[in-house]
Amino acid sequence: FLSQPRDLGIVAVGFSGGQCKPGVDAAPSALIESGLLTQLREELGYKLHGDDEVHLYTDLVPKEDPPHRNMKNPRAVSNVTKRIAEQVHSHAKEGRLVLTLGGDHSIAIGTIAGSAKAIKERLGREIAVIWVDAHADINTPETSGSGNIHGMPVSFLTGLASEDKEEFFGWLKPDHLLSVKKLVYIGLRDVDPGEKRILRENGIKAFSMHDIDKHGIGRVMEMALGHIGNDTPIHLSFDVDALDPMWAPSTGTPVRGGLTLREGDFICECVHETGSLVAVDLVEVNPTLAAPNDVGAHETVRAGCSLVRCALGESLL
Ligand code: 6HN
Ligand code: MN
Ligand code: MN
Ligand code: MN
Repeated sequence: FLSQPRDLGIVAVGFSGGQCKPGVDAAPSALIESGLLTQLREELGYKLHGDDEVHLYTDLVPKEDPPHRNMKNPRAVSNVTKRIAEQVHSHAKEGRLVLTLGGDHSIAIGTIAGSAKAIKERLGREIAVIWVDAHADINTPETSGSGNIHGMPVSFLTGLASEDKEEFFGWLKPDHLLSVKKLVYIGLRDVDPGEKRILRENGIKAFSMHDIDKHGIGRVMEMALGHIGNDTPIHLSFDVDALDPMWAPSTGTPVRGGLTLREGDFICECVHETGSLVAVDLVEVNPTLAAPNDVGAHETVRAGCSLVRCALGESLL
């Protein structure tokens, strides 16, 4: 039912309000300057659609944004993700594969809401999400220790957390949401106690680094895709901190003991091979979190580009 489109919608999101470290908003420009979009166009043959700008959404960030239910910058993140949802939705409605370059991981509230709604409208189908990350990002405002919304997107997207007020994610409607049954994690190794309880109580499928060591990444991908089922539209949300800091040091919340670059690329290749990919997010690249002249930022940007190219079919012979 889905032939992977050669039309690619690009959403470049220079937003960092889901966490406290500046610089993750500089990632889209760094990825684009390193040639990513040119490669997708010239080497992979995609037709790119987008407004050729990195969105900063400054008009959507209020001057005063005090915490609400322990969430930091709640109005800014809600406003910006609502706009992102509209951007992703409008590409996906046209049948385009959508690539979003973040930004911190709070932006997935927008990307996944937008693709869930568009795929429901266009194909009458529910999407599945493969969330590749060191973290589960499924804290509710109440279980979160940090108050950073980039640790909460999955709880809002699955309806485990919700709010009536428009300004605090009340714009999320049933069509934007994701079923906990259609969510699979890969790469987890730093999951908060409250998140572990949420994963257990909801029977959410998760492959930790332990599972990858035990079974190998090949078997883990078979199991992950088996859980989702054939012919299900897939949204891949890839947090670069899933990779070991050896490969991706320039990120806000690095955790040692992660995926090799090849394991990350392999995950992306397997998702591409399904032919069911509808959207990809690459998030949490922070080129400023490196010492001057350190190669770390450059290496992290390179790793991010590699992941995206693999998800979009670079490895096909
Ligand atoms: N990310 N679990 C921690 C928190 O603050 O809730 C870390 C979240 C990290 C989020 O990497 O996208
Ligand atoms: Mn994340
Ligand atoms: Mn993470
Ligand atoms: Mn932690």
